[in-house]
Amino acid sequence: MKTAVTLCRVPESAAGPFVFHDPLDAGFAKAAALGYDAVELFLEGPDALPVEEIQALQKQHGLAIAAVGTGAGMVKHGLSLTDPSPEKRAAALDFVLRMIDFGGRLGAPAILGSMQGKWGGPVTRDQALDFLTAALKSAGEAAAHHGVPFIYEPLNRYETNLFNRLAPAADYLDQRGLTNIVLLADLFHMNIEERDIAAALREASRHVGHVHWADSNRQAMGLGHTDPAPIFAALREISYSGYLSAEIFPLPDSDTAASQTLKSLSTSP
Ligand code: LER
Ligand code: MN
Repeated sequence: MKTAVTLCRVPESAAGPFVFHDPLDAGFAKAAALGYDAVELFLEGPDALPVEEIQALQKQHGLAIAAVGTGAGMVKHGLSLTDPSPEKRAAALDFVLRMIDFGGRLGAPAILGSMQGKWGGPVTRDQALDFLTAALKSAGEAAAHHGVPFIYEPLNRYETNLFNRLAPAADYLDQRGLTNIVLLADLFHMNIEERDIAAALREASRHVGHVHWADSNRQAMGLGHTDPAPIFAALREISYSGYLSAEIFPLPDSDTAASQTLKSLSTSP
């Protein structure tokens, strides 16, 4: 398993669950100095920075890009793939596809989190799932051109009503025949929604492709009440070889959150 830490440069998400909010060069330097394998990037959009600038930082600091988030499409532009408006859905998909190309050029998959939206109002659950399916089909195909998957993230009930748990999301991917899509197991969301986090990872193991490594209170693992031992054992058992990425609040401060995360991984049985 590989380690990653989040680096956010979206002003609207300044209070969000991201470890570093520094300029990229400072964030890369801190991640590398601590010994992380990769950074996970949350940027304003696919044109926020030239890809070459990020590639130069990767080379300078010896870091991979674990993934790129698409959340700015929602927090900055209010875009959702399940919006009642066809024009807005098209704009959302365009944003996601451009993020996939941006990440793909860095060897990184893109993540669909808040841009999945919610069903309700004029959009029934079935319609929303049809919209989501069409978008995931395009996204999986676009990501395949870069040799990376596309990451779909079930979120807790306060953020979406599409999929809150891993197993129903895994079944949905199978039922709809969606390929090149992996699931993101965010331990913060899972702590709210799953009966047993380790069991949920085992049950959906065929589709688990990325992990947000967070304690129950969305702080660094070890600063809340999640027991990481059975989770770590489950990840080993399913031969998970992807990233454990710290998408957490910078509490008590960024540096402590980043180093506590690594400590929680090095002391895992
Ligand atoms: C994104 O990875 C996430 O976990 C969401 O809570 C952000 O809205
Ligand atoms: Mn997450």
